[in-house]
Amino acid sequence: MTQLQFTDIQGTPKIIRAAEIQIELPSTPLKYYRHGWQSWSLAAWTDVTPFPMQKPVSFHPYQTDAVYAREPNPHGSWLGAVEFEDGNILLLGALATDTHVFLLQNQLTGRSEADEVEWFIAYGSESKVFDEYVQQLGIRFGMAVKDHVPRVWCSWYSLYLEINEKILHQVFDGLGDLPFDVLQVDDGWQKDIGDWEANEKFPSGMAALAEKIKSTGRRAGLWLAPLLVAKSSQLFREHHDWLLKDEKRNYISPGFNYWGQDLFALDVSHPDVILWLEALMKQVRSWGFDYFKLDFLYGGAMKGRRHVNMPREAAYRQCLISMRKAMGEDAFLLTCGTPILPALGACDAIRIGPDVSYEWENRLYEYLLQNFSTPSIKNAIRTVVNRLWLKPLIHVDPDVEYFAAKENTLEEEHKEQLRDLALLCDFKATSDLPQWLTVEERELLRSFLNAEPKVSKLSRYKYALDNRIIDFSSAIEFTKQPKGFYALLGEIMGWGGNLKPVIQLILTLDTAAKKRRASRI
Ligand code: 9PG
Repeated sequence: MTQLQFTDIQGTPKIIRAAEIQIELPSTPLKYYRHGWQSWSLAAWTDVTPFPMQKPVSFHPYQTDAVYAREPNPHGSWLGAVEFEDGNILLLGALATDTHVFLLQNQLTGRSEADEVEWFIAYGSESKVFDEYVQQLGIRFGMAVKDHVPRVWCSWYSLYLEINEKILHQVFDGLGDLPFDVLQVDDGWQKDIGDWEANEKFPSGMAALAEKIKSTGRRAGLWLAPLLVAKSSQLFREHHDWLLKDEKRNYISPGFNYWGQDLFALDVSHPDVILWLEALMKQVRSWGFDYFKLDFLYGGAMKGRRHVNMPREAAYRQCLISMRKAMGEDAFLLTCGTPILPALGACDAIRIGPDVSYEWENRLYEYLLQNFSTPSIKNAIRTVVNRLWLKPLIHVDPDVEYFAAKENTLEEEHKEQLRDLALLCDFKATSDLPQWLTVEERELLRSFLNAEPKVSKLSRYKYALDNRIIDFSSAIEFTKQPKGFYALLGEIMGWGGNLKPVIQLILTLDTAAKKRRASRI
């Protein structure tokens, strides 16, 4: 183990090779920067006291890195930073995958799950230190090469699983001359998770759908969760041997979803799995799509016993690079639900926060369950703002923005914050149905899509867009921790959230609400 004193790291940034590294801090820091594992996991500056475990535990596989989800001390994936009273920060960041940082007493500790790796260490002003880290990451992982980010209409946040050929045609026609570059078909077109063929709601097939999109003068986009396998799929029946298992040879569960089925993850170190994924990427490309949102990718990086014994994130990264090559470098690849560092240089853009929703916050999850990964505007803004340091490396997707008042009770001020965040990220998207938009809202959407404001950072949560000052502090703020009766209620709800019938009920209610919204097209 390499041990450093605080005095060793003052001055220029340092890069040190070690499997484990410890830096002794001179005093208790004020704040800790925790960086969550994948797109939907929390990234934020928090207190240095133990952070309550987010609940329910049954959500851990798809909201956190389940390996570390019960760790009470402040910690995070690949990097961690502490802020001192003088306003300076100390950052310890790995320049490699499969690494983790903890704050244990007065020691900032970095640990590799694999071999010795390079650690970047710097002390100074927050923006300078993160910029230097980003440069070093860029050298090792590669920088985004595409300078243009397409403006996207995505089917998820209005139609959800209710998409079909007829409705999508209506929407595509209704978008008229709005300046979108990509029309992206989200979840709901496939036969099953694992069986990536058009289902009965798309009788003309996916090539015809791509053709329809292209006839409107735009690029065709498609969602897939290529590393997951549902129990009901043909893929599951035919390829048990491709699934990721644990040491006891039980299948690893990457969670569940609206689909309601048990899910499994592919063992991405298996050469036949890679061949199958490459063929799948070529297939979807041959249908005419050239913008891909690959989702739930964390499934490929979960802890397990793989065909080839290699670090889990390295296995995932290698697989992502293969998929990227197979689809062609000219296709635009957005990764979602992805472990962040392993995706750098292997895609064009990364979703860097949880899903947005029609709620500013959700008191059940954010207060009682202390869960900041579930869909809400506050959760999305908080994590995205805290990950903006990634922007020089890769395009960053904050999820969609809202324009229509119909079907949306969000306050104007909150919708505006979300739109400003998208302008900051320079990644613009919506799912609003043209049928929902008034004439004014349609023009607001048009000018938003055409806007290219000059962005400058003023402080941690404050930015200027041209001459307008945007302050995200109200979204960043955490809901306080519950005490007494509410703490107990949180425990009970958290426990209940691990029971299958309760999860089924939550999913059923959620799906019913989504269905109702989608039916009011
Ligand atoms: C499609 C959606 C959208 C969305 C993605 C992702 O755990 N869950 O139940 C869960 C469901 C959906 C989800 C994340 C987690 O969202 O972020 O944009 O593509 O999948 O199913």
